[in-house]
Amino acid sequence: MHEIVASAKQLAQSVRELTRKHNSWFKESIPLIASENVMSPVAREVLNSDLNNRYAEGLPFKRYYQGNIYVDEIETICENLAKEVFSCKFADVRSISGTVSNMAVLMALTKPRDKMTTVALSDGGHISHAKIGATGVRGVRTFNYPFDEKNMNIDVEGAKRLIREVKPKVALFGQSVFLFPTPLKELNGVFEEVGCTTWYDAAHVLGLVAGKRFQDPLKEGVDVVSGSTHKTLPGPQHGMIISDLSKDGLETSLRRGVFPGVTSNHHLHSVAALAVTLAETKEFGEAYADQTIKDAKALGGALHERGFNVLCEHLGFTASHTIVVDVEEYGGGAKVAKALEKANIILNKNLLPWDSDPVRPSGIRIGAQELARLGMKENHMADVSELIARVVVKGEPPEKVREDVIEFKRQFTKVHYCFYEGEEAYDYPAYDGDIV
Ligand code: DSN
Repeated sequence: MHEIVASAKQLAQSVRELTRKHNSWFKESIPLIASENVMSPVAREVLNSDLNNRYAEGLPFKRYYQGNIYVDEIETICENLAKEVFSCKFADVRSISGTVSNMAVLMALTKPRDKMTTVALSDGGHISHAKIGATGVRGVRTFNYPFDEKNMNIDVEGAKRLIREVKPKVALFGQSVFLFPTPLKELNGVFEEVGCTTWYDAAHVLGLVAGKRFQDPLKEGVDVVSGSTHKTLPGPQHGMIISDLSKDGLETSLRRGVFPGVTSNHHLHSVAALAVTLAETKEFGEAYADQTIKDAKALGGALHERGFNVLCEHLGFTASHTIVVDVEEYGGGAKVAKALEKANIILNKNLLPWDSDPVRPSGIRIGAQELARLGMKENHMADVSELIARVVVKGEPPEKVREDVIEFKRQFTKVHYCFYEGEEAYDYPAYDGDIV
């Protein structure tokens, strides 16, 4: 038993102070995690509302609780916006995260012991696609596509062979290290040949798809698309599922997969914030996706010029928001990511396809979507890469570089590509004084 040394008031006050410290730290940091973003002022307003306190189950106008008069309207607007932004026939906006969306799709499309082809974790696949994650919880057996390490993409001929051999119930695509579009068109004939359903986890690239700057998996024939809604789509931590209902029964099974399959209440404040984000995407999504990809490519080039081994130089480094750097020569991903964190440069270590030790990744993953959201353009990527290089290549003390990071970041604390553009991204309402 631990001795309790602080009162409840002190503990609550500590949490407030730690949260404020976190907010200030991120305001003074360069955010490069490829799965994060900052929300718009209106999305934040509705997220922090009474909707957070309420319950709804089921679908709009067919609920199990009273009190949903306005919730039903909000959710209907959200679904309709999702269908419009992604030009599709079906959208379910109730899953409470990307992984929960994936669990719902697994419930809808598979049974325990079914076979599914997937991208391996070391090749950038997501943990929920793997045996150790949600897919394993469903009891689905996974088989990984051969991967083309040079081009950081699925090997088309190898994937055709695998799909013909395994005859999966479902072929799943989509990655957490997602540099280039998946070769769906090249594989389409094989899906038909073996009669599998196709599923694409677009969590990382959802905003780029919405902005029409990345492959549109539904238009390329995929049956179901899932995703989280807070990466390149800069919304709340939530999930969604879209489809053109290309197969009989899909609508019912997807709806049941979400509820009662893997959710009860579906976080109504997040649905409202997602609706606002989708409305802003309708208005600003193309310009935002455009700038995000330009920034990612420019950052790849600027890091390469400073001596970094940025993968896929021959392909322009990336066609998405993400670049990947092999930092083995500087001590590996963990060491580099920790040193950069001390300089207020926030990114993550990442396994590369050739890594044999899963706990010692040789790479780092960098996303440009939050930089673009904060107003950075291609010309600012030289500054960002120079700050990274000073820590990693030139070996300057991170604490010294941090002073320049803070100075640089002062220009970029406001949120763009949204209504009330130019509002502070990191300032949150707070009561004066301590808890009394
Ligand atoms: N694991 C997250 C990422 O950083 O890509 C996605 O859930």
